Amino acid sequence: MKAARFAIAAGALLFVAMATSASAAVRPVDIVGFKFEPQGVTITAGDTVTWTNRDAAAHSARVVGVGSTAVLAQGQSGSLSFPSSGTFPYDCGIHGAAMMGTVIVRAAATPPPTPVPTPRPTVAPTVPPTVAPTVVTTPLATATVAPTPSASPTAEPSTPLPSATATLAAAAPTEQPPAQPARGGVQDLVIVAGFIVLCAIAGRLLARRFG
Ligand SMILES: [Cu+2]
Repeated sequence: MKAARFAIAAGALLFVAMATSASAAVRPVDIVGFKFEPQGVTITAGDTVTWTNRDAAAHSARVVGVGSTAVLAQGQSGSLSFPSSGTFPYDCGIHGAAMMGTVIVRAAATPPPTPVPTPRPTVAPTVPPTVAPTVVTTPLATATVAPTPSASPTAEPSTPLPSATATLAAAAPTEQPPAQPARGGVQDLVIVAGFIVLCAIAGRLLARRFG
């Protein structure tokens, strides 16, 4: 477990080191003829400036607020890193104001913020609901309402209702009563006739036995 954690930490550190080394840059500046060449450089925060002395005389680079290189003999180089942005004038630690230069450090380029896609306002479909249901309901309403007005109107309803009931009452007694009594009379006659026949048969049987 410890070994695994150590490997992970080492990998992370290596990745960070590679990333920083990849992003950081080194800007060379020559010291030639008692001048910094180029006299002004522009770098990005985190970059490094490396001065190389081409003169026979010794020089250095002394940056206020950042630091100073060692005294550089001919052919020697010294570096200073600039972690924060700003404008840094510098001079030679030996010759002072006679040798001036400037390092302009820009802020590290931050990746542009990814624009968050704003959701498009969804347009509610207002057209789809068709008029079909309303059309269906209206004919039904008219059909159902049609009979009621004939019965409900204020003046007329009284007359049609009695006429209908009167016709029903008149039809009912005329058809039903005659049918029922006729059936009952026929059945009674059949029963009476059957009884008479049975009595006759029984009478004959009795007459044969005892006669
Ligand atoms: Cu100098």
